[in-house]
Amino acid sequence: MSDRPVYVTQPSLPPLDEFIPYLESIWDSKRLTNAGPMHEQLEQALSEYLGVEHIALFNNGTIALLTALQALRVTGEVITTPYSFVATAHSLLWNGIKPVFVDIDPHSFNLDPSKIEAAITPETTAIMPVHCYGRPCDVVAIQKIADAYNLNVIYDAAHAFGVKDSGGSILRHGDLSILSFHATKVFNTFEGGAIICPDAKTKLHIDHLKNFGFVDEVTVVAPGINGKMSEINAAFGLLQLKYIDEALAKRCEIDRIYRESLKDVKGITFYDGSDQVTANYSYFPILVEDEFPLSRDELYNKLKDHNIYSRRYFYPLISEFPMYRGMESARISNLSVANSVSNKVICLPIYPLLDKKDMANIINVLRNS
Ligand code: T4K
Repeated sequence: MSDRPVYVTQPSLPPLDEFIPYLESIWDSKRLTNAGPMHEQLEQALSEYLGVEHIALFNNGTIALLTALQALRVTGEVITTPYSFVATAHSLLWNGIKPVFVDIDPHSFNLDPSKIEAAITPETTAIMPVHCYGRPCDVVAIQKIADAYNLNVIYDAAHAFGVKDSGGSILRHGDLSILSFHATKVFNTFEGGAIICPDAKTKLHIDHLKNFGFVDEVTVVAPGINGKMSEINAAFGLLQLKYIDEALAKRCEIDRIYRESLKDVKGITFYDGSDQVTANYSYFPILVEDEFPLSRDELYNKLKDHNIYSRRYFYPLISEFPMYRGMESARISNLSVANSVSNKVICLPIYPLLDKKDMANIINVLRNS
């Protein structure tokens, strides 16, 4: 039994005293927001760290998703996954776009490319896949379909900070990729997000869109939104970047211990990670199969009894929520893999400061059920 609650995640925070000089600088300059110096420095630092050329910062990942769809003028229908956080599909509905759900691949839990073509209609304009848990989508197969049908691809890469494939950052794929820097993410700025853009022209357009559409004092070129990241969040991000490699290394070690300790537990399965070049260990999802002595929910509740608050990301499926469940593509028979995974999944706590003792408790509950 853990002596205090252990949550699925805990935000990484740098030493508080190291943040004071950043605050002093903001207090001196009186520059609080609207592309101030911290914002510009963080864009530069992140593009170097992530290995991408053009990045536009946002106040959160959801506004970044909404803006990305506006930037590409996406309309009609968009093919997406039901196995994600609701923000993915909500960003479509908020733009007046109809989400069309397609089932996921049983190995990666990402959109299954072999099922995309059957869902394309004359109204389809784009695909919005998610690199779920930071596992890379089959970007080559998705791009092939997008090229054949002249569709945009917008990756919801909220979980994929720092993830790389053999060619570099996973964020370079598709027309745009969106990151989240929410408190629960691998890299956080309290709240925050970003759009990775392919070129300077697209970034400039997105910079206008996130600032109400203003180009200069008297010119508004589009019905934009307020998506700007404040100086305080940007400053925090600059400090966070100093500790990100350390945080990722600790996550990697926790991931290794879970794998090692759970590999022979009958009825518990997990992704082997073999197709990942550089992972970020953002989540540790397990599937509770029929052979396990407890049902998924019994295990979830048993963990709670031990003060361990795991999460069932992503249960229910997005397609089960009231605003989606009446849709033709939301039928369970259309989403059998997603439905099965969603009914078996538990995400175990993983974060840099996860205590060794708490980890041993979690493993004990799983091994002795
Ligand atoms: N696309 C995808 C694929 C996403 O996963 C997300 C967000 C988005 C888009 C949208 O990005 P943002 O607009 O959020 O930037 C959490 C997060 O709120 C959400 O950002 C995230 N995905 C989602 C997967 O998880 P909840 O409702 O589970 O959060 P909450 O508050 O229950 O937090 C989970 C645990 O974390 C808590 O039990 C305790 C711990 N925690 C949380 C917060 C907020 C802390 O220790 N400190 C904190 O400040 O959604």
